[in-house]
Amino acid sequence: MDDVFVSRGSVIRVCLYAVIFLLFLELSLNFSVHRKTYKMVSSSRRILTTLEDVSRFSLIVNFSDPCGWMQNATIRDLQKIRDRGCKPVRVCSSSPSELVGSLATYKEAPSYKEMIKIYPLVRPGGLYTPPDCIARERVAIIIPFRDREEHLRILLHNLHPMLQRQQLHYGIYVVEQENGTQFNRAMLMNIGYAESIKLYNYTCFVFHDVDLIPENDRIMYDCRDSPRHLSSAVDKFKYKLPYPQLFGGVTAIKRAHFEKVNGHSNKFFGWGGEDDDMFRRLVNNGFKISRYQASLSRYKMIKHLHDAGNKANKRRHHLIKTGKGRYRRDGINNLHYKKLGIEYQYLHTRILVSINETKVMTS
Ligand code: BGN
Repeated sequence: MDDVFVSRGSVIRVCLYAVIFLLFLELSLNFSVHRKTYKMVSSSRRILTTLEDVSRFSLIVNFSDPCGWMQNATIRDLQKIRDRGCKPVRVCSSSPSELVGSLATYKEAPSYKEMIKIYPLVRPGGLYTPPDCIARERVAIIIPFRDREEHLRILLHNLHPMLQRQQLHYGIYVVEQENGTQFNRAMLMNIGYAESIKLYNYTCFVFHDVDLIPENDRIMYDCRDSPRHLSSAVDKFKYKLPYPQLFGGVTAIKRAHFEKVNGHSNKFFGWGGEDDDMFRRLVNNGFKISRYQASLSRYKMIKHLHDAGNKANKRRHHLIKTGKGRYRRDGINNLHYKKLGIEYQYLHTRILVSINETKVMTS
């Protein structure tokens, strides 16, 4: 009897050691996954620079939530997750009851460190998944950017609460052009498309100027059957559409539609014309551009001084005229840039790129 009792005891002890070992293995594996996913590019001005920073942040958000964010999850994947006992059971509404309509916009914003407390459900990199429904689309918000840090913080402070009320599954990608060359807004948007789909299987793109603040949360940041010009009533233009072909500011396009027209042109360096060229690409490919009514689609433009890196483009009239013959070889299928870094910062993913104007204009 005694003998049997002793060997049972050692079996239990071995089992205990095995459980402890497995737990340890699981923890270290988890750690290395986080380490790989949230690898940072080091630089003095980074916000999340060290792994310590990231893991401290990960205490606030739950990375390993099996019901939440998944790389390349389709609606069917999410339904499988639901079948495993997780919560999100219904498809998110296309006009959720949380929407309030017209908004009192924020003209200032707290620091990023304060904002992550205000928006605890946003994951590093500016990613969000609705906690209690399955989103109909996966939206990448692409913001072409240079030297407007304060505007960006204000925009993020306005966008995150609105996008969460809209129950969107989204990520915010800020594509920053290195100093030295003229700003190329359209090419930065193409790069945002190309880089964001490497990270996640997005189905919808919202291209967004950094200085435009939506005044109504019923301006849905999703994609419908036709490409949509969202910022049709801007305070700077007295809330009137300056001309019917305007396609600048904020636009929403399904991935398939964007790809059909080969994205934006890469050839517009400096201010103006790239949006008019995109309008023509879409219309020439048989798309009708849609807009919300002007009383809804209202935006405030943050005031700023003239930017020396974004001078009016003298070639823009010629480029627009010749665009039709060029669009098949000038766009996302012919995109040459150097990626200098990618950072999963608080409330957004930052992609720093270098563009060589001579190379782009001759390719
Ligand atoms: C237009 C610009 C657009 C700009 C709007 C609003 C041009 C091309 C001229 C043929 N278009 O004049 O790029 O979005 O103003 O500012 O300059």
